[in-house]
Amino acid sequence: MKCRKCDRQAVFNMRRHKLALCEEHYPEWFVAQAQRAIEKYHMFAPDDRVLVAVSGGKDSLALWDVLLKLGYQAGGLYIDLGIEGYSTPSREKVERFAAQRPGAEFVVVDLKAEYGESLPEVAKRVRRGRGKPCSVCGLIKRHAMNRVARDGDYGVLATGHNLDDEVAVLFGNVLHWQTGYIARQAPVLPADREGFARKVKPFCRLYERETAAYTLISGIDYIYDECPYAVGATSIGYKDILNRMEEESPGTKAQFYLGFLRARKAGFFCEQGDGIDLHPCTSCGQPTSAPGLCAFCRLWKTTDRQRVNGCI
Ligand code: Q46
Ligand code: ZN
Ligand code: ZN
Repeated sequence: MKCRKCDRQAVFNMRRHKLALCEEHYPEWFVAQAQRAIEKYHMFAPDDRVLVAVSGGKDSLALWDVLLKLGYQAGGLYIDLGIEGYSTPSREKVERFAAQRPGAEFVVVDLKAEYGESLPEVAKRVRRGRGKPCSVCGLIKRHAMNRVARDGDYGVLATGHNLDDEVAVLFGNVLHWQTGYIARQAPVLPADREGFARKVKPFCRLYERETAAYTLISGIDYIYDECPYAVGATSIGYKDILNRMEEESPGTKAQFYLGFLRARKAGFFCEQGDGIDLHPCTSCGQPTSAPGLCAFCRLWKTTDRQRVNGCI
């Protein structure tokens, strides 16, 4: 198959767009798509400082790469959660990527080094060893991202969520009619409260296989393995179902998601004010609804108390 734009052999075919491109024109198309989403949803401008949360996986590294290519002031943040067999190799991938781009700012938050416990350790303590550490992980990552964004004067926090991720979340929320979550799902979450950065997803209109093709063609080395705790996640089951639908009818996932965004814009899903009164945490200063300490600081205060009491 020939490239749509030149005479060369196409290396990637997008059935939903009926578009095949060569190894020169595909990356160009991909970068332009990201730029279109940034502009369409008013994510950020060239004078904004953007912090990219990088995990070592293909989507986040591709995002950092694309933003730097587009000339944005994009720094990277890697959070080392201390997950055995996963954190060390993924950190190495990110560090190597950053070293190849010496002009880009890069920050590592090492949980064990900074707070004394890895994610599995703190999750085991607070959840008494039951279940997966994902909810504690989410809390820790949100806190670290907000902290680094605030300390580094980043007004925007970008994540590599792609269209497959967004569709799986939407599908799950619709199945369970989580109306609050549905109303808040968007390519941009504005920084409507002081202390929070604006959150953006520039790849929300790009399929996972499109970001995979971009990293491959661009020679970006990433970690193939998922976090071991992702095994059996409900979202992976949803992705399988959605992939089967896509196979039958190319473009189904994009239709579902983009249709949702249009309905959202037309006001079908009104975001209710949560009515929650936020104030600064007395320890870290991040906004919290709890009196005194935020949920993150409470995690570690428990550690101090238990250590003093000799419980751990
Ligand atoms: S939440 Fe859970 Fe992920 Fe954290 S523990 Fe791993 S699977 S990394 S997106
Ligand atoms: Zn071409
Ligand atoms: Zn706090």
